[in-house]
Amino acid sequence: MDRSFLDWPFLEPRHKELALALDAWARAELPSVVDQGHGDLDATCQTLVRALGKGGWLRHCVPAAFGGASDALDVRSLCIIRETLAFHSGLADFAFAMQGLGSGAISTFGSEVLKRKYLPAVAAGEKIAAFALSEPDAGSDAAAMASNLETTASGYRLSGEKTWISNGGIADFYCVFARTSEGPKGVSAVVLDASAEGLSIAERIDVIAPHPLARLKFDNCEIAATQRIGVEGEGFKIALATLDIFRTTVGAAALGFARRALAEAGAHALTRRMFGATLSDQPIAQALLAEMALDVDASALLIYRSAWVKDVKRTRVTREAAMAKLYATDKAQSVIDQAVQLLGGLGVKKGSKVEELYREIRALRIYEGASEVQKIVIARQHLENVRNEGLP
Ligand code: COS
Repeated sequence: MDRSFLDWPFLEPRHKELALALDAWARAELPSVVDQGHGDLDATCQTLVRALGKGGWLRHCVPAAFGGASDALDVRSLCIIRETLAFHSGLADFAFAMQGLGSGAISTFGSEVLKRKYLPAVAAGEKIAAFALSEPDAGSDAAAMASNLETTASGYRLSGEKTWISNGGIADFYCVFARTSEGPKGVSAVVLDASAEGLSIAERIDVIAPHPLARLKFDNCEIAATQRIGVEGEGFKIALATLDIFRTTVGAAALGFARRALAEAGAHALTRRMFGATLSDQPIAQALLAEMALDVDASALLIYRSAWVKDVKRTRVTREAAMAKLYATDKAQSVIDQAVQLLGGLGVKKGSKVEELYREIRALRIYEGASEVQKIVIARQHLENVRNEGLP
């Protein structure tokens, strides 16, 4: 794997150390955890979360005061970790990412009580987290959600449905976004424990690259007022601000997949003989490898630019994150497709690494804001700049 990006000015020496240490850990630990899963997806994910906690990697998902690695979430570290894990195992990346996304709203907007109750256990890999935003009739248009939080004497009563919920069925708690009143300012965020009465798994959803995914049903779940995250009515902003942190990391996971595909394609090209030479000697294969390498580096630049702006400038990165996610996931899809093409039959053989990557990448262009949503976000920002600046 080309590690020259670790010396880019966006990153600090600690990021390089993190990448090298995690890579060594992943090579030593992941094969046994993933292979010994014997196809039991839930058990493998639970083992992965525990292993990532024991390894100290989940500390990067929460702030230092609650068992974390740095004062605020360091997006560059999250990206380095996702990229490295994705290079080795899509499921390990998934297990890591959902601990971060599932607890991110608590880390950034939660009360001391909530932070103390959930974050140390997330960092240790003792509690599994989940983020519950999408609904059957509110996906890209997340503000159209209908789940309801009725006010009670002691807090709220939750009813409705959420779908496409990663870790659905194995999570210990869900950060749920639902309506306390009508309109865009009527969404609030709460933490619902998996043991809550009235919460059920309505459906387990199978997808092409399997990971635990479910549709949840809430049937009058009682929630204490202390379980609310942030201010009532600011739930939609909390959701978007959480996505602002994690969207860049989705790009980083795609980058890890793309790097692996490029590495697999390069190794194959150097050894596969045809027409009296190796595949790597054929100009047509060189052109493909060159395009793939270019896409990988351009994605990395957008990802670490976005992560750097968030960490160092501490501003909103809605536009930068949208660009990073859109570009890196779309390009990773084409890099992996080109790797499949270079490997020929081996590329589509069930069980081969690039065949796995081909299935793993697809959902990343959909979840946490589909490519089309990222285009809306980028265009809006551009038009706003033009409006503010007037004619050139
Ligand atoms: N931090 C703080 N506030 C933010 C924010 C951020 N990062 N991003 C947006 N906001 C605020 C906005 O400023 C706005 O506040 P005001 O109304 O006070 O101005 C509010 O949140 C709503 O933002 P916006 O007007 O952009 O909301 P829209 O309903 O127009 O958003 C899109 C439309 C499509 C961008 C949004 O619905 C979206 O991101 N959808 C995809 C959802 C998604 O990712 N689903 C997958 C779930 S995880 S698998």
